[in-house]
Amino acid sequence: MKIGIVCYPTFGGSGVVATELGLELSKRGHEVHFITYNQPVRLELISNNVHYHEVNVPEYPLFHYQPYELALSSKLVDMVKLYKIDILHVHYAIPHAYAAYMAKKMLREEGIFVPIVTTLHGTDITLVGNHPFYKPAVTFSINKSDAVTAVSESLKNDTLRLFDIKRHISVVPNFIDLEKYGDHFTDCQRSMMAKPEERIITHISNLRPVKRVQDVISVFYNIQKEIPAKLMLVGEGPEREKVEQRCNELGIYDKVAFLGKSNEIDKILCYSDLFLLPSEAESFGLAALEAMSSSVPVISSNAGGISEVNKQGVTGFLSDVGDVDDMTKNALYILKDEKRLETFKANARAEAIKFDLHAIVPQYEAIYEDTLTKCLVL
Ligand code: GMT
Repeated sequence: MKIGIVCYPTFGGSGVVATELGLELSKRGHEVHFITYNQPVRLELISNNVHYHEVNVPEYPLFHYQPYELALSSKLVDMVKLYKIDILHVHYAIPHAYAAYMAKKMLREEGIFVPIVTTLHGTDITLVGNHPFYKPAVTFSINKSDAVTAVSESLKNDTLRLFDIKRHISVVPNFIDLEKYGDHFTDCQRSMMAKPEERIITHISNLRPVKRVQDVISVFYNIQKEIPAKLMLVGEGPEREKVEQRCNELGIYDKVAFLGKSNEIDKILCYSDLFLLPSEAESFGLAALEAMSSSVPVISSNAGGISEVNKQGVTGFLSDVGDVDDMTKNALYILKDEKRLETFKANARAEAIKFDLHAIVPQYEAIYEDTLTKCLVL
């Protein structure tokens, strides 16, 4: 199949999932075309089967806002025609599903038919899409897609609750390349980051308010009062300055490493003992799955779809949003006992195996085939 993938190319989870999906589809013999405004961050390899087409939005002084969705829909029309793309898979409803629908309509005028698969990732539904400004466009785009998927049962239910949806929504969970996050490192170089007796706690996110990074700091502050520990904070975002300031005020700045945006998540997780994800909202929690794949137990909130990934008392623990005392108690329960920590680590890895990309990517292939067949019949 020739598959066009539209996504946000940045460090966000939806872009990561879309990129890893495209790369795996290409390995499975499909021709994949990424169509977006920058080369996706995890798209390191462009091969015969993987193409990247940049969407340019020409600056024009008359426009107060440069019209990205217009540029994207025009680019989609051109790319579908040039490469004879069979199907478009758009990740994140706004504005991708909307732009794809416009492209589909333009192509129809020329006798070309291209179906659209839309994958909902979370913030496009729960935070942004639900805003009254966007709601009609998001509802329309979902209902006009030829197939719709959501990354968790929780997100599917939220979508059905918040929007007037006439389409069936299939749940296809996020997935992980277990070879990448395995035990392939002979030496994690842990000694570069912490002393042998220190536990390493890690948080990875785009440091937006929804991630509740201040809770990460509170939990870590409580942990290091009881046992020697270091905190790895990975990612960049609007909360960073405030978080640095708080670490200073609490006198723990020297115990916190701000590692910024990183393409070496696997290496960081390799030497981590515990992962913190206290988010306010999370449709799935790809970062938690990445941690678990590296045998790192997770202390998280119970928001959204996290419980579909992090299993209470097995791979870690879940608490109510903001309950930093419960999170601290659970973290110390795991960290204080070497044998218990080893059990949680093994459980985390075992649970992550259920999300192996070899099991999940065929589900997307089946949806593409089914959509193409159904649309050709119509
Ligand atoms: O959570 C983010 O900061 C980024 C956001 C995105 O759209 O890139 O992540 C969402 O999609 C991920 C991949 O499907 C999910 O793992 C995240 O849980 C989801 N984030 C939220 O729902 C807040």
